[in-house]
Amino acid sequence: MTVSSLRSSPEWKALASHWHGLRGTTLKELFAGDPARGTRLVVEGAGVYLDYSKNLVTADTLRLLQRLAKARGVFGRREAMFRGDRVNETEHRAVLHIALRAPRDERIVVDGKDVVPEVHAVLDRMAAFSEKVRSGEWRGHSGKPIRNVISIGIGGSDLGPVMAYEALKHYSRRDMTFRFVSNVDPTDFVEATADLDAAETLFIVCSKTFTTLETLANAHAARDWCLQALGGDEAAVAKHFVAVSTNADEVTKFGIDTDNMFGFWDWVGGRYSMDSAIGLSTMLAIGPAGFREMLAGFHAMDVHFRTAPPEKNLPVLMGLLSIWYNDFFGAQTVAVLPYAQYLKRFPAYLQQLTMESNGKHVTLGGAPVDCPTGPIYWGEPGTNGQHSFYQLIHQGTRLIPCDFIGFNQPLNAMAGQHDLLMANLFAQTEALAFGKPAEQVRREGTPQWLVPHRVCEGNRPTNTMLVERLTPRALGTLVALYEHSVFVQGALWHIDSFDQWGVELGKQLAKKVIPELQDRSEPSLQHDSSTNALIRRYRRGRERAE
Ligand code: G6Q
Repeated sequence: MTVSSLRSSPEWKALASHWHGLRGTTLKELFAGDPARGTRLVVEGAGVYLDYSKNLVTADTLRLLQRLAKARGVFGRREAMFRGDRVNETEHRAVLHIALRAPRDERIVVDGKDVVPEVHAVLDRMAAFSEKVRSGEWRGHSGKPIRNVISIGIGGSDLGPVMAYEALKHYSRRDMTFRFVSNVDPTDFVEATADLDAAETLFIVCSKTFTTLETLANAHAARDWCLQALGGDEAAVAKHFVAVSTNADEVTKFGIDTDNMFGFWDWVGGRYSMDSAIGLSTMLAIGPAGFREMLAGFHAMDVHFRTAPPEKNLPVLMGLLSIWYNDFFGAQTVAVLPYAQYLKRFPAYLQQLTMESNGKHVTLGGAPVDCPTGPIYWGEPGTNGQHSFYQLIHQGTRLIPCDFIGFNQPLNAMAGQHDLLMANLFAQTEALAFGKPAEQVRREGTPQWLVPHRVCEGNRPTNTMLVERLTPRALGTLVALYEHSVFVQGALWHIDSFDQWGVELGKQLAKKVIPELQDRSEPSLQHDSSTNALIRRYRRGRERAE
């Protein structure tokens, strides 16, 4: 692909001059000028209703953004991804998370081989295993059924499973305990296992590479914990450990029989893997039928992304709006605000998906990017966030575009209380858009000196996503929506959204320092003076405790 400078393209320049012309235009004016705006700037796909009318855009903005996407080859690249081309160029890999949720009768060919039958073979094995565990047929070493599942993994092998378990708790087996261990801090493992009986506990060791320091350390700790409690018989490992990985050799070395391994493929990126075997804990919690329902939701959004016209395409629109604020308004962050307690880990999950994917400083061709990439994603469920950081969104000096996510139907009784929740969502987006002008503050009898403090300027852009109900299917559609929105942004910037060399660096760095902390004799340190001093101080402090 030939890569031209983004900023010097005529499509970019047209948008830049349009942005200048639009400065000062308020959402209030845009709504006043078009009474149908709130029903016109909406789009529905795969069960997600997106109202993007409260964005600082006109018909021209949208047309120019679409023109930029076209000129940058976004749609061709979308086809290349779906076709199985090696769009992850720096790792020379296809990017086919869409194959993980393809129906059985679809064909997706990688290196001359249709991968869909393999995907379904793994899903079928996962389903058979899950049924055995859930029914009590699968017994631990001492003959007890499994009541506790601990998934060990980190990053892409953890954040998805944790998020999905929390999001779908309503559908999960309440007589089973699900926990997740990721941090190499021993506290994580100790607290997760403190009150559990090893005889009833199954560990799922999730690691694409099966070489990740944190996961292997925790997996070894789990093995020791288990064997110690079960009398030291190595045969117990087969009953209490399964692995999810692409690396059969390392799994075998660890001592897990490959019969108890669920595989996936190098064309699934870690942060795009929650719907692969990495989601085994999700399937154990909600059952195979629920898991397949979630996959159907992912697939519905894939079809929408691939086939809906660009101007009615949710991921295309969300991706372009994100570019609009990030690159033209200079907004550095996006807040994701789900009005659903079950989605409490959704912003954390999206942080990895968005920031690891699009936190890149060079183009596919290796040239420095000439505009800001990857905005910072963050957020908390509403209404809690309203009582803390929303203040800055309403009255601070930074522009923070927000994604609000709400559901029409509650999952738990107390429907009246769900109305309170949703009333807050609607009120927040209205207040962010239209604010509270000085005249209104004065009319309320506020003394003049206090008026400026109470004024809310408004003009803060928001997307609102409304979904019928938080089901496994709905979760799949929402995750796929963000996956593809990330894709659109990365494709437009001409960056590789599927590598993570910064994370790889982190994986190597500590390896050098570990022996320097653990050697009994004083090591000769060759770092900078700060790092050398910190290591020496740590060694001395630790010795005092010994
Ligand atoms: C995800 C990243 C990273 C990865 C973890 C765990 O896209 O590559 O978060 O998932 O480092 O890697 P393993 O699954 O290989 O243990």
